[in-house]
Amino acid sequence: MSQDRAPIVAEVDAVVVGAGFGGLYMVHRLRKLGMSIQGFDAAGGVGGTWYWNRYPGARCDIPSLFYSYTWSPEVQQAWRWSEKYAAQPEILAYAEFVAEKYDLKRAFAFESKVSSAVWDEVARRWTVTTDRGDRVNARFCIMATGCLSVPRAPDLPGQDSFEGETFHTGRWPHEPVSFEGRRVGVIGTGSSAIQSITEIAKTAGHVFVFQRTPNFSVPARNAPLRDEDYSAFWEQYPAYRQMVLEGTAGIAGGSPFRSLTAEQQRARFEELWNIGGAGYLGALADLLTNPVANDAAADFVREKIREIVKDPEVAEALLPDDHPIGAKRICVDTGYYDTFNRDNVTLVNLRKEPIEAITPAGVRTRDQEYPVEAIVFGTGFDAMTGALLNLDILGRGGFTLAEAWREGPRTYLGLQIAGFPNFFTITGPGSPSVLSNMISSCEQHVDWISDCLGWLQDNGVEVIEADPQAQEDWVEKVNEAADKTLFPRANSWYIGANIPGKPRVFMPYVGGHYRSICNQVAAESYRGFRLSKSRDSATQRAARA
Ligand code: N01
Repeated sequence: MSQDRAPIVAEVDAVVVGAGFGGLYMVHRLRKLGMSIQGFDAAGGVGGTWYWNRYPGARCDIPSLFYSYTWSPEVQQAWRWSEKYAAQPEILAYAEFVAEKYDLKRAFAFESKVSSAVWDEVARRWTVTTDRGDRVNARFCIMATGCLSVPRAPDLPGQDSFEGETFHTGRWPHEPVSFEGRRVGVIGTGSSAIQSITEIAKTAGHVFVFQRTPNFSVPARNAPLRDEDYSAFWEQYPAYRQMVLEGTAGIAGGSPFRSLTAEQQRARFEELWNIGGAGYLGALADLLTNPVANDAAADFVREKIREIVKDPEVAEALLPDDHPIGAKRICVDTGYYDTFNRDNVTLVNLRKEPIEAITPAGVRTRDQEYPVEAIVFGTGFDAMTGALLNLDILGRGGFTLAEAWREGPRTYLGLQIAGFPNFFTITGPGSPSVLSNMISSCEQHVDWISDCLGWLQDNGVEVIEADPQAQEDWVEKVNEAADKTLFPRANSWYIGANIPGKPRVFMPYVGGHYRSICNQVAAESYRGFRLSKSRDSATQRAARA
């Protein structure tokens, strides 16, 4: 995949890290401000998460028509999704289409992983370096590094001794992988594994699913998109766009649990189960805040699992029982539970027989060895903070981001971090991020940051930095919002529970009205941010010399 890179621009207004949906749009907006840009991405091309996650069955769990940029009417008119939930190749093609149309690729150096970003207090600029030896000075550093971009492989004894092939869903090879007739072990039962197991089982000789914790999954009910689907979408589009702008799109629209009779509750679950998709969590207005409502919604799914899976012992092992439904990211599948009715699929319940080691020939649990020729790790990511903490980021006074976030991520609005001037995070912790439509959230952050940078230019402000008190108040608000929900009751990656030693902090903001809060902050001349006026250019030149 190695490719020639365009020459690196050593002095720019902004460095953009990441060429996913956030980074691509960021470049477009910065260009409109007349800024010079150097972008970097460790990948060989654009697409971010969709560049890396090429595993069998990878597809979106938000309807494609909504998992689309809204900033370009031309793209909206020119692009046509083929399915309700687009598969990875189509989403990647979409990212490439947008990048070509707006000539965005040339802003990026690919296969170039940023290794450090260091703030120079005198020059008031960031120095960004990469693993290719690049060194760029920039006034702004914008991290579009994604929330699920650092894969996590478990550290199982004997892992290196395995003589077959190993894969991680989050770093899938670019060459076609065939499991035809092969014995495959899949470790994990999160969204990635659930999507890939269903697909791999169609051709594999045998699939062993190594499940530690059962997860809730609902059917996607994917289907081709027809002309009438598009017509209906365009009809409701103005209202949808308004909801996006107001930040109310995707907010649960159902009635509260207690306002419905038991029959009505059931009818509602059935209706949403039949429609398919993560919208199931919108069955009741209080599904994610009221444990009784949540139990009812969870019981309904457990009932469905018992109905679908023919072997009662397997069905029992698949029943999620340790977290409220939705408190871990709900999985959206295409025939996952039915896959366990196939003769070539075996569920290995790790609660009964934990994995002891990977052997040269397979996976050994406490009870037996499962010989496999390939192992697929669907073991997740160091979410939300991993990509940032993997770099050496040094802010004011040489203070590192790792020190600043020792007890968990702290941000102001998920956009900036006190002590890290002119440094922005797109969909960072402390914003709705992974609990929202990621494309819409990327767009909102990019719009907000671009408007902010334009405002700084117009007002002669050189440095913007989150005020520590404003940040503390925001962190408290994020925590208070989470505490009113059932989210903290699950050992999820939202809370860092999947990474040993990671501070247990609920990272996304779930308090609502986020966009209006951000807009209000901007309208009040960036309330909660410290602003430093430009020094005259001669002083700056002297400082840099
Ligand atoms: O990762 P996960 P993922 N031994 O962390 C298991 C997004 N996404 O890649 O729960 C055995 O959810 C672990 O078990 P446990 C989506 O937001 C979106 O699947 O820790 N098992 C769990 O079952 C999603 O939430 C789409 O006990 C081990 C699994 O690995 C996020 O990405 C598609 C283990 C990890 O599940 C992450 O999903 C795919 C061990 N040592 C992903 N270590 C869309 O549809 C870990 N596990 C858009």
